Amino acid sequence: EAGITRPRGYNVSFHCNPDMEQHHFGQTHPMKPWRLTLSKSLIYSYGMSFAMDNYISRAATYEELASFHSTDYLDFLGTVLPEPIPRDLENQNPDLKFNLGGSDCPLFEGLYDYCSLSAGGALDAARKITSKQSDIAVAWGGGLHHAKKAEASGFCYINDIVIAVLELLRYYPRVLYIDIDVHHGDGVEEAFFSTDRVMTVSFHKYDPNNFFPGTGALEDNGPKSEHNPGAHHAVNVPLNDGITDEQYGWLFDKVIGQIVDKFRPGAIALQCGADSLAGDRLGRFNLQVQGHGACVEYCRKMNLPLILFGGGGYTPRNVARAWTYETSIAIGCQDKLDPLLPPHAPWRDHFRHETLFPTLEQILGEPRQNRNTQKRLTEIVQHVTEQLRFVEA
Ligand code: TV1
Ligand code: CA
Ligand code: ZN
Repeated sequence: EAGITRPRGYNVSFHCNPDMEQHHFGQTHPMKPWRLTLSKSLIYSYGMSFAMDNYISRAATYEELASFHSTDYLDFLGTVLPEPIPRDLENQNPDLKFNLGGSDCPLFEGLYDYCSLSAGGALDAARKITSKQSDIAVAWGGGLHHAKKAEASGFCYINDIVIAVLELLRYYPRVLYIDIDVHHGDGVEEAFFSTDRVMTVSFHKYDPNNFFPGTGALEDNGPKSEHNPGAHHAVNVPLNDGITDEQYGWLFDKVIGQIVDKFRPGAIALQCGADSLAGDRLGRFNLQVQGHGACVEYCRKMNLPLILFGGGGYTPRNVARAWTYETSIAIGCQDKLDPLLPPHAPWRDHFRHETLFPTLEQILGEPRQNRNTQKRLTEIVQHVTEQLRFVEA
């Protein structure tokens, strides 16, 4: 099938659950779980399922969710019922318990199932890695990096990444977390603020007053209290609008290269939020599928156990393109893909009104003006170099 074969002695596992994809945050809400269905059908249309181990992920148990989240929060999440919110109150600021029920984190039918399926996929991926059955495990339904121990935030209710990394930490002395979503990975950063066993790195649009969540300045590298082993183990790469593939790739190589040399992780967890692509409904960057995928390629070449998580991504056809390309990078068949999207697939209608012959790499959307200077990017690399002087592996 399209010449896509399973590489010998090298296993990729793919974790998803169609039940997760049926949920709705609300008509106008930017988070569309069906983008996962769209991504998966494109991945399958290219024949990639024959080159991976495919698993229907299970729902994480209450105990598994409680490895990170507070039981007060989980109990509330398990019992709240969606209440229709009067239109005129929707954007006001009601006293939200655990930040649930506002416009970013609405209560919807089946919310608890949606959350436990997302976390279940991430945990299954982590366990395939720790049992050495997979070299790369893919969980596009995960990557919900804003959720806190006892609080929902930014479309995220359960932090599947933290739960999966905690599992990795049972087997690996050090884990590197990398986050290429356009938003700051604040929930994961905070969860590991006081340990030197996880280094978190987030690349994001940074504008404290105008872009969510407003955290993640270059100088914020973990609480610098005297006895905090986690000090200096949070790396932040704050960026401006319009960053290009060339600049992003240059930064990624310089930043991640130094970190891997110094920190010597046993495994990598990569959050691949696709809202850093050009043309994203909420994003601000100019990344193309190639530039976004180059980060995955870079991590694969480190030859360390790797988990790929999803995350943001609000222009569903572009999300499907990026995660399809990145699945092919995990397998190592990216050079064998037809640049034209496979015809006659059930998803074809979604792409039809783009152009007559839609391609995998040509994404939708106008480029934005690039507001990142080389001078600033060099400063960022310099800061990371200095920060790493405090880190010992
Ligand atoms: C309902 C309907 C909710 C339309 C939310 C954009 C909507 C947004 C909506 C939206 C929207 C945000 C804030 C403001 C905090 C609020 C999965 C003070 C057109 C990982 C989360 C972004 C990103 C949250 C999640 C952000 C992820 N932006 N339309 N909401 N308040 N929230 O700014 O990192 O991608 O925008
Ligand atoms: Ca990020
Ligand atoms: Zn995001």
